[in-house]
Amino acid sequence: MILNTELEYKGNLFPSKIISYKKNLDTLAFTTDNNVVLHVTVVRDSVLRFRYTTTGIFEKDFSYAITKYASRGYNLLEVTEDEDKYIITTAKLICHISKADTRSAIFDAIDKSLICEDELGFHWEESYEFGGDVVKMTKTSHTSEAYYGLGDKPVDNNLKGKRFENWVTDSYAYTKETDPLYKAIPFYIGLHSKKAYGVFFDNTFKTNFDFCHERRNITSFWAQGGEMNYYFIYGPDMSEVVANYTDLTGKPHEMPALWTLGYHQCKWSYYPESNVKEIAAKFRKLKIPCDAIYLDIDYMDGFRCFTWNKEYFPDPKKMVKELADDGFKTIVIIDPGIKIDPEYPVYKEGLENDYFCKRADGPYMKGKVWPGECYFPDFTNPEVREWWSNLFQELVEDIGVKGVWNDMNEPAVMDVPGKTFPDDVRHNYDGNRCSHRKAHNVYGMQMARATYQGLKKFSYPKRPFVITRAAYSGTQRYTSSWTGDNVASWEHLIIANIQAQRMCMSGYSFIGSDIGGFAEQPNGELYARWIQLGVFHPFCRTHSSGDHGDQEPWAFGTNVTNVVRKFIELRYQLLPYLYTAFWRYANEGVPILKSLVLYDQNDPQTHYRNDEFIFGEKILVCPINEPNAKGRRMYIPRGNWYNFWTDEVVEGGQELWVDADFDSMPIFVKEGAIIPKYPVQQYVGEKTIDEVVLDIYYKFGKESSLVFEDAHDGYDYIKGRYSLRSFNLLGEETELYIQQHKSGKYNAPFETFKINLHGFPFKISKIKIDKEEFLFDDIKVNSSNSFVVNKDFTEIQIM
Ligand code: MIG
Repeated sequence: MILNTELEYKGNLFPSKIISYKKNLDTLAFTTDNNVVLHVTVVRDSVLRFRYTTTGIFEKDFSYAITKYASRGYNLLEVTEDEDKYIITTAKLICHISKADTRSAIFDAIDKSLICEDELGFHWEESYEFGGDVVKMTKTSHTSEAYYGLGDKPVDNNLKGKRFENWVTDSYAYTKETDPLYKAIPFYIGLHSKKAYGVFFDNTFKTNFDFCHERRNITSFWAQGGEMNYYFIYGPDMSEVVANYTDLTGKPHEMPALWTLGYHQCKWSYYPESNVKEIAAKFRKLKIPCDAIYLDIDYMDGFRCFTWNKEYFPDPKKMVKELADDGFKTIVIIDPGIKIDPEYPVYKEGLENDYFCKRADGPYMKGKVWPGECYFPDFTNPEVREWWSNLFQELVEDIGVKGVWNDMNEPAVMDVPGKTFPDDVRHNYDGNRCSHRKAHNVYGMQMARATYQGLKKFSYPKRPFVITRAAYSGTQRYTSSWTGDNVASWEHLIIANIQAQRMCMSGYSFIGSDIGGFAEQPNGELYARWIQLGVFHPFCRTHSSGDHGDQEPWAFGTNVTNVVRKFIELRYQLLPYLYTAFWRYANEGVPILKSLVLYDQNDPQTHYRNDEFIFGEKILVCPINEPNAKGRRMYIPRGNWYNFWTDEVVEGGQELWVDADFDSMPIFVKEGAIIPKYPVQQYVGEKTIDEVVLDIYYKFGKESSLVFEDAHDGYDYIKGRYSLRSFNLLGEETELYIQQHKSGKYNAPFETFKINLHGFPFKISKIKIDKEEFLFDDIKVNSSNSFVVNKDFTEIQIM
């Protein structure tokens, strides 16, 4: 009899020497003496994929993360060899593959500098328990190297010195050290010698990353199964790395409807109907803009998805319509757990069609969540996703719900160790059958995807809106997200700020936190300071668990209400600016928020900054992180910046004290910027916008700005009915030129721009619009230097 014992444990195994090399179009295959095969695929000149098998046979090539829309193609691919190595050359990279052991070293093709090099490189341990391998990679780290990315990790921006795990987990009231959280985004960015590169480890098993934590100069990553399969993405600009990662894993499939960028109000839970309406009415009465109101789990009948509690909500369609008439979009929560109840149609259908997840030996995966004992749809089965998407028909088409909020989709299970499914649960994984070990990290993503498909189908011709808690790389294609169950504390305001920046850096820009904190209750000051931060996050929603008190903008007294209103109004004014930033994200993969290091990686001062960030392209923001503050010290990145409130110009590249009393916060505008603004509205579409403000900030030199507009919803923009205005500003000592170039077929309803000039160093005497001269008085330049022009001007010359 042969018994496997610990003696079978072979420890780390390594590839041996390469015995053959073959090139097949864009893929180079290297086979070693011990049957390891390495495929290096040239995805783009700056993107290489490394994929290893230890058995000579690769798995079917399948990824939930990589989008079919990813760009492919390179300008150059050359392979040569010398005695020790193969040398792969593209237009951007040179990659050495060592003949002795497959280790790689990657260099910048232009200046030949070393970017990233394997230490031990790929190695593995055989997994007796589950089969396959634990796959591992180690790379050497440069002395000054800094690391960023990795999704929702609640730690300082720079990850150096830390170790992390990716295993999506329901993490109620997490702290600054909690790991893992709700998301698995196995993508990091390395930065040294002014050059940035990224590594995306596309493996959905539990993965770990170690950034010089275990060993000082070593960065490593490993997974509990699957293949060593990673993409190396070169910059050298960090923004290029992020854009390329986002291109690979996908940009949002459509622009969000503009209202989704408005302010959202949520609580666990608003019910019954009269309460929901009271809250809505109070927003209008107090003139605090708001576009969306949420129904948390109590709207359902016994927490059964796709049902209503008729006692609380006797006529949901009527209520949703009345809310809509007042500008409120209704968003409802939908969880994955389906209550075991033979009378419940969704349960019956799921059972009849064999849509629920099963344990290894056949029983259904049974778990307790809000409805009690539940079964869980296997969202990794395309047929299940199709079924699920159709369940939204009534909610959306008939009742008029405008968005769906997917929660608990880690999946979270109550009262069990690990808080989720056991490892042996079986999944379809789009035909690549596997256990929960492999499907866990994508379960929530596939649920959100199925929800998105439903919303897209039934909202048409309007755009869908979904929000998810759990996510894997690529989920940004389908849905927005929030950072989960945070706490009403100053530390959590800091965490929310970093998490939003980190998510943006990780390709996932449509992100926000529960403003004010989910658990516990903020005081008015904390709430107001958090709103100040939250209006600069792409997704802007107050949410709280509710059992610690009220958390509406008026819950903390008039002073707080006034500050909150002021900042939500500012968000509504900045909607065209935010929408433009979103368009750049959806179109080019440019993150909506930019950490200072992403904004200016060549300034080493930015490498360790956490608080300051760039909102869109031109606005610098820094929240107040502590009570009783009258301002704070912050780092101003290089360049000249206008204080948003006073127009005072400060020179960057230094730390400064910035005043910011309770009703203010540090905001700066980059010189030369042209910032578009809408009038304040109580909700998107309340007013026809008949004039757009352009705030123009003088600069000596050149600067360009964009403004993207379309119908704010629908799909006409895809057919070219959008308007992209690009403004080129050129400032001289006594003159300033602004040229406008417009593309796209959309004609916005407004006719004029109101131009506000900021910081002009000369006295204006004459203005020429499209070469026609106006005397100062003709165009009614008022004392605050504003005047009105036709929106389609091609050139303004100010003298
Ligand atoms: O076990 O639906 O993160 O936003 O309000 C708690 C109730 C379940 C967790 C979510 C939170 C939501 C709450 N949910």
